[in-house]
Amino acid sequence: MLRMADIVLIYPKGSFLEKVMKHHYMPLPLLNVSVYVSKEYSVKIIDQRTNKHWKKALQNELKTSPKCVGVTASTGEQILYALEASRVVKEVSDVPVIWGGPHPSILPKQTLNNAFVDYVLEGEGEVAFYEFVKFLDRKKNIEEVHNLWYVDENGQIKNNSTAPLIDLDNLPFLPYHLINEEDYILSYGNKKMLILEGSRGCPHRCGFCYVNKCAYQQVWRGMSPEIMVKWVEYLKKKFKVDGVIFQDLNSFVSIKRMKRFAQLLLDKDLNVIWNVDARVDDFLKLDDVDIRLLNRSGLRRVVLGVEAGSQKMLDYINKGINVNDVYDLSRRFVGTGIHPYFAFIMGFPDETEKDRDAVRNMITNLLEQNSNAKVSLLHCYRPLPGNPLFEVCKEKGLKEPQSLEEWGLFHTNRIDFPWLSQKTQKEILKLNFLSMFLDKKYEEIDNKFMRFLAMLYKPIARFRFKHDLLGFLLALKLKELVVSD
Ligand code: B12
Ligand code: SF4
Repeated sequence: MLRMADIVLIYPKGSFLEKVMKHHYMPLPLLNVSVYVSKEYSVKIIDQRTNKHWKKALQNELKTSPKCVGVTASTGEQILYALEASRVVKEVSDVPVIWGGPHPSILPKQTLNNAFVDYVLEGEGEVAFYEFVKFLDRKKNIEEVHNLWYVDENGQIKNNSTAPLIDLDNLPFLPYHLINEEDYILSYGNKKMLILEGSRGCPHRCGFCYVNKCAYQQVWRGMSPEIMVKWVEYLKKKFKVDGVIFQDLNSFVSIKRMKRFAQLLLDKDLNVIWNVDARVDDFLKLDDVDIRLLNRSGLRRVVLGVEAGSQKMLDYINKGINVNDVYDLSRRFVGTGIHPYFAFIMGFPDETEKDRDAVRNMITNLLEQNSNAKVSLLHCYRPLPGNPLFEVCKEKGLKEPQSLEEWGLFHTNRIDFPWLSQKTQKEILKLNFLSMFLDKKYEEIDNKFMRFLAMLYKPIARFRFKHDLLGFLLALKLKELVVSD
């Protein structure tokens, strides 16, 4: 008879973006959560994105009463799918359900109030989840499980003490055998890439970011360069990939660390490529020699969160950078093999037409300055809980969801926020559409015909975007006919 698992972990489907992706981001939260527990217990990861028959798979596992089912969730649609899985557990068993991840960590008490959730683990799960399983196995008292939220026998909500933050250098290699890696190999051009976490946390406090509320992300910790190289080497060898994409909130907090990482990659002649997210101000601390070093070591893309185009809005969201910083940095990339990828958002409260024009102008200038630069899709700001800007949104009339079900419906593609007029919403949707075609993002489209169409449309899109010509957009109408989200 096939051995069923002691522990079942669910990665719920998520945003529209995730549903249309052919290859998915590895379920790192669940691999990390399994890292110690899988050494003593059998773990089954069920990924709703890759397993169409996830319900059947879960029901099968439940037949042999695993110790618990763990579910991860970010704010938004993913919660709806996380709830669906939790409901399945409760319909056919009394197996305890525990939630973890960004959303439960921001709102642990409210998450625990849901009838399908028995426990919430706030913050880091590597050690605390191991302690939780030991509690289920009667080898620990519930009070000994760090980070845990639960309801005691008197019906009182209890919250245990916080676990010390983990040292990423001591983390064993993740239990990759729990997943089918083929499902998670991403591409960058013709290169095969896997995701990797090289640091955790961020010392900044941008007004819209969950770091403001998540204690485990407030302290920045980076793997040492030697250990990072060890992981890259391991992934390259084990999965025959060409490189890695770091999933850190902020990789370049220590410039020295990243320079040493690059030098070690070169010394070891690993011949890999790597992509990363960084802050504009951190990257500006690098000189041209450093940038060439990073490039020679394999750095190809840096995603830089700019978010706004005017100084007023940059200050409003507490981004901590200047408009000129962005241009200064952008110029540094010209002629190097590093492609900057600038991320912008529109639709913040108190944003004026002039501020939106500033975003358009900055994007246009950055793309004209560097033909290898790209910009993210120009998304509308969508409030997330647990930060100062969310409080401003509430003051402006945003209704805060009061339950998991409401949160699941909250962070979707809807952008009808009280501070945005109908006209502005339409404008943002049109700019979002045009932003798909402003640069060479089309090179990443798998379908050759669509790639060709996107390439043809680029000059038209750029012209319209630059001059704010948002009248009838035939291409948008056609897209709406073909794809509906
Ligand atoms: C990769 C990524 C994505 C990928 C895919 C997600 C994936 N498969 O992991 C893509 C690009 C698709 C994506 C999309 C989005 N993302 Co995203 N993403 C990330 C990113 C960069 C890395 C996630 C990760 O792997 N972290 C590493 C793991 C180990 O850390 P962790 O998730 O915190 O897990 C630890 C604990 O939380 C806990 N834990 C987690 N799950 C569980 C479960 C159990 C049972 C237990 C006990 C513990 C536990 O233990 C883990 C180990 O310590 C994070 C930022 C970050 N660095 O975390 C943002 C982040 C998670 N994303 C975020 C957002 C906002 C989004 C989007 C909504 C963006 C958008 N506007 O469309 C979408 C929709 C997400 C969805 N799933 O529906 C926010 C979430 C904030 C929130 N309130 O939930 C983050 C935190 C970024 C940020 N700074 O705001 N994202
Ligand atoms: S720099 Fe990035 S991770 Fe850090 S607070 Fe700002 S948005 Fe969040």
